[in-house]
Amino acid sequence: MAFPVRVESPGVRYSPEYLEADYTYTNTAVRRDAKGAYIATPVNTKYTFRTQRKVPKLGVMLVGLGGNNGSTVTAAILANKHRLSWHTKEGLQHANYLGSITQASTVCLGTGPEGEVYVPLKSMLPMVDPDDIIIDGWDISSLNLADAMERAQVIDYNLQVQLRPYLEGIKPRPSVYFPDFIAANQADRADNVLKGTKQELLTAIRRDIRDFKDKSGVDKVILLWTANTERFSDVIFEVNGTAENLLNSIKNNESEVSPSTLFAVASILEGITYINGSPQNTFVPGVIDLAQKRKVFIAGDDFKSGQTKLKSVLVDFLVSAGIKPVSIVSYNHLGNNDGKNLSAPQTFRSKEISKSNVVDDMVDSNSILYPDGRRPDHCVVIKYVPYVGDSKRAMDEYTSEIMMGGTNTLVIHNTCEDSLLASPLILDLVILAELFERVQYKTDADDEFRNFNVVMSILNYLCKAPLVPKGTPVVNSLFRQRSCIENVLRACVGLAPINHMLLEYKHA
Ligand code: NAI
Ligand code: DG6
Repeated sequence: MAFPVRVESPGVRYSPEYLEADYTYTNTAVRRDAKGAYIATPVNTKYTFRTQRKVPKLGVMLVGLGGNNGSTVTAAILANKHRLSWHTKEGLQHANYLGSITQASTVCLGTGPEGEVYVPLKSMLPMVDPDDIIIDGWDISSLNLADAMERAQVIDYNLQVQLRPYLEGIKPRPSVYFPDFIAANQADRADNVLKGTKQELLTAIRRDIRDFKDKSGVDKVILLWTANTERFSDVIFEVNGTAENLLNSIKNNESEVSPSTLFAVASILEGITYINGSPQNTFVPGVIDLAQKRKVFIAGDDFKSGQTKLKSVLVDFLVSAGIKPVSIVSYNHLGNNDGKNLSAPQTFRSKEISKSNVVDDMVDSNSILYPDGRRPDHCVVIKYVPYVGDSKRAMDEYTSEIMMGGTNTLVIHNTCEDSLLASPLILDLVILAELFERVQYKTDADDEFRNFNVVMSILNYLCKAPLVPKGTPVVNSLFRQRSCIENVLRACVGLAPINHMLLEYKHA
């Protein structure tokens, strides 16, 4: 059982509606003097954070509901909600949410008489319980979710049998299918397709969102794309460079508006947070502009689930240890429908871009190792091997220069079900996005409380290619990203960041 955290401090106020916390954000401003020396000055900014305490009933609409991730996350929610257990060859297995930071990780709250006290991350602030999430969504494939789960070959058979009655009544809504944006090999599953102009399709998606909200009785909806990886859209100012141009392009049935961009626009026009779990550039400038104008949150891109997650730990470790990675080669093969779709060059290219930029910030942070800014060689290979199904194999070789001309080579082999890594991320994304919709802040310079930036970069921990507000540094390092989540949660309850100094134990 997760007991909630309650903070006792003069700067923290609980009312039935809100939790308000005064907080001093300490930063360091740096400049260089005429001789080139770095001049660092501490800067304190006073914040007040205000969090709505009532947790809404949350509905999540997945684009790609009938895919491996869509069917697996739905199955996992229902298995947990109904406390299902099943026999495997290893013994009795119970439903759980391993792999979710909100559900299965802890944070250090502080120190007690017996040392450090760890609490579940979800007990820091009131958050949606994943068991209570209502799922709906779209797919270009008409299979009901029980059959989709069977097709995915992810969930153990004995659990599939128990879940079938809950899942067979869930049928994805027909979706938008523009064959040019995904691999041609997806055509044979596209039997559940909306017809019409782009403007009519936009209206249909918006109608679906309202229909779901009305019929399910949820208080709030979040949309998340976990459909096929699309090719990148061309970014052309007249087509998608501003909100106005993009809306006009939709009216004019412009070919370069992708299905995912249509979903994002529909979501924003309905005032609903949109999250992109795939690598394509759904968030063309016109979408970001529209989100800013309508004050609707967006987040993405591409779930950071396995190989890339480890990469963003390993390269951070190497570079911060003063070891110089010079070559990173990442192979993977998988046999699920995602792998099949990525076997086309244009969709592979989207994934290649997303997987490749992940080391940039760490490399750029160390000018001792990389004085000329030349980055390590970085190669990403993905192959479709149907036999292995959802059990993705990832092999990585990291070669680094060490002291006095030495070479350090690390080789990693990772085998695991891709969708069982991605599903908990989907839950974290929607749970944290919902929470941060309820958080507002003001500084001394503000008269009124305001929301965080519409580009919800606090979710970057969960994303391979983090979308950030213009001018914001991109952080890929996994532990820096996690610290951000942990410390923003602490700020919201008026607690100082975790600094790992443990000074209280260092007294003589
Ligand atoms: P999947 O191929 O099993 O599922 C995608 C589903 O989307 C399919 O059922 C397909 O019919 C449907 N679809 C395609 N276009 C659609 C459209 N326009 N509207 C509605 N539905 C549409 O793939 P999977 O494994 O579930 O992955 C989903 C996405 O998540 C992919 O883009 C993948 O690259 C991305 N991803 C997956 C990760 C993982 O670990 N499984 C990690 C990172 C990203
Ligand atoms: C093969 O790379 C398929 C992809 O969809 C990945 O499995 C997915 O993006 C997860 O990637 P990673 O690098 O986070 O394990």
